[in-house]
Amino acid sequence: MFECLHSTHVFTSPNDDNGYDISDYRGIMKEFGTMKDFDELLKGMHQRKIKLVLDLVVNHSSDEHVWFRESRKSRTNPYRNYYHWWNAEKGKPSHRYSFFDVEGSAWKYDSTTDAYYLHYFSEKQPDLNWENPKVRKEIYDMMHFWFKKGVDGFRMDVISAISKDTTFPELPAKYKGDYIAYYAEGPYLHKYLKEMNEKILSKYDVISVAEGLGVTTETAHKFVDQERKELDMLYHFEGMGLGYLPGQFRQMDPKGKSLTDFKKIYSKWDSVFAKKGWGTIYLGNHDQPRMVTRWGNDAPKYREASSKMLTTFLLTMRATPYYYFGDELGMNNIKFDKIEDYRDIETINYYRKLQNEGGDLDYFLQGQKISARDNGRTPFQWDDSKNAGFTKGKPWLKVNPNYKKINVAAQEKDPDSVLNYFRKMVRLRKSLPELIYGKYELLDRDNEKVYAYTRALNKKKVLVLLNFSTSLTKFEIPKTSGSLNVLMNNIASLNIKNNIVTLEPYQALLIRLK
Ligand code: TEU
Repeated sequence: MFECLHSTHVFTSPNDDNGYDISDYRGIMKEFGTMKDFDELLKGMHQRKIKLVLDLVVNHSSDEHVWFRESRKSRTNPYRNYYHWWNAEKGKPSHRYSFFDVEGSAWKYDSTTDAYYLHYFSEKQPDLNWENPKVRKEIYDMMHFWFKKGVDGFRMDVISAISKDTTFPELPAKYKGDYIAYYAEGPYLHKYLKEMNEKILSKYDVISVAEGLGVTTETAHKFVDQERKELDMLYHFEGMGLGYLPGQFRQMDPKGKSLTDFKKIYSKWDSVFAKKGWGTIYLGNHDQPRMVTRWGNDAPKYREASSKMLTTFLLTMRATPYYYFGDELGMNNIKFDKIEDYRDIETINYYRKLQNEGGDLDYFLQGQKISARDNGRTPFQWDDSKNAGFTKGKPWLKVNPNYKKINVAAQEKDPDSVLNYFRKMVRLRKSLPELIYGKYELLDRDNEKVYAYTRALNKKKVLVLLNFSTSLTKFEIPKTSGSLNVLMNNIASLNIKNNIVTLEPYQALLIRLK
């Protein structure tokens, strides 16, 4: 059985957005090394039975990519139509929301040709014109290049936004101002995904997973149903917004987040793929804060137990788990105090936007301590040497000062460490098909402290109990034939009397029922 590793992008990039602005799709970013290094990495991974999935960032390129440098030279340049241009004499184009633009506008005026170009993300990330068959051919040829090298698949960056209505009408009223939903329903999106499958993906033994920005339970099957011959999997964003104040940028609701809402979202998405298709599950990635800070509790007395509890959740759901580097150590948010410490364009540009508007900068920075993307991007903590053993150079982001305690070297030798618990859970999931393919059934849905569910397959049934709270919590275990068989417990103590278990704060238990 192959493990799968998804590396975020390694392509040549001026790094305006952490590499998600690619200037050469067949080049390796110099900060990471050379193509020879990449080939050696891929060979070594395959020798260790690990597959490598790269990031396909083709909704947009960098503005330093030769395609765009040519495209902006003149209105008749052969690459002009590789991007979306709106000639200024037609007046201002209809508003389009930009995720990173300080003014929030996705149109940038370019005096060279007296025209505007479209950029859903930063102005250094112009959107590629997928309506142009030459652009699609360029991208498919580039995918061939990497698949011929032996790369095992692509995670596809905001692939849901690649198709645009190039008449650029006002946002249709039915979207009620929700640009993300509109961006995810471009007119020819699924025609292009089918074409990509037919011309590329179907030719190789590879996986394809969509970053499903704006994808809903209603539209998900269009991407992944096998008979549609588009993609293998997608990940949705519905859980990621939980607990944020509506209309505010990544500001946590002081009332906290509701576990019943959390359970509702993940149970709903389990049911989306209950009969066909296959889902994914994640709680962290390079666009999210650290899992244990966001969904667990990173206070010293709870960090390890809650990190293990969240690992138990991810590895016992009926979906492919996407597990983010560092979460297996229980790495938590670094919580910068100063804007100067941030490197992420999303945080920096939003801060500048607020500055221009005279907004509350302290309130914003407080919020970013919990929700900023840079919290999930601090260097990996290998050991307690300088820079946590990550580099002898100067890391791009400060290392979390708690690396002296939280690091691989310390956790390798501790059988009860977060790392070794992660390994035990991976082995257990692999050994019990009911944890992978078993029917998922939510129990006690209104319980605001415990997330309880069963996984059942071929007369085998396992109960999963996850205490998401800081309090001792009783839970009645369904009657079983014979004595209770506890398969996994993330803490040392266990208190079960007559089928009533008293769960410690953040305790996670797997109990065989059949
Ligand atoms: O992310 C798209 C995306 O949805 C995030 O930008 C998210 O919307 C944003 O963080 C909202 O707060 C992908 C990549 O994962 C991200 O790293 C890139 O910045 C972005 O696309 C542009 O390539």
